[in-house]
Amino acid sequence: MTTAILVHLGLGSNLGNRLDFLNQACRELAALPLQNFRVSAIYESEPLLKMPQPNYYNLVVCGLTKLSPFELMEKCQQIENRLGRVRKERWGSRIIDLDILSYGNEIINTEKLKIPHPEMEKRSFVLLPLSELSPDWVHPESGTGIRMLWEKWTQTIDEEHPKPLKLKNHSN
Ligand code: A4P
Ligand code: MG
Repeated sequence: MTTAILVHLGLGSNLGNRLDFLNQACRELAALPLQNFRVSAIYESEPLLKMPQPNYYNLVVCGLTKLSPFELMEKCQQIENRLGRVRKERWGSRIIDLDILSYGNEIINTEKLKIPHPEMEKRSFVLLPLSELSPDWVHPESGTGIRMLWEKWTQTIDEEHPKPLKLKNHSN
């Protein structure tokens, strides 16, 4: 019997009704199913690299899954497509983006899938909600705990990686 693996996913939206898209994506993820599904507060931040785009709303979810990492990625892309995401340029504005941040303690480094998400340590809108949801989470490559990663981020704050603003607690 396959054991269920704890996964964390980062969600972002900066087009249309951002709260609505985040809510819909959460509902679909919970229905995969992700057992013991939990959702962080929502954070608002400026786009990375100060790209001329609307602000992002971001949150992190976690849950237990029996899907393989690649199956999970496929399901996430299906959800993005169902919600109506249109892919233009990389880092372009999007109604919804689902990134797998972690999959148990696994390290995956293929062309199609990289876990943990390679940029997560630079992203306050990932570190902060993840530290709230799973304060004991440890990065499987560096062995650094999430609280320390967040602490480090606050000490190296720079223009290109804006600090997020806590918007509201997620209600659904
Ligand atoms: N892929 C590789 N690893 C993963 C993973 N761990 N999870 C591949 C999900 N996908 C992964 O993704 C492109 C390809 O990445 C996928 O086909 C998959 O094979 P995409 O969602 O189509 O394109 P993207 O999101 O534009 O590119 P990318 O590189 O995923 O960008 P990010 O890292 O998602 O960053 N600013 C703020 N404030 N908040 C944000 O959420 N997000 C981005 C996008 C930029 N700026 C932001 C935010
Ligand atoms: Mg993405």
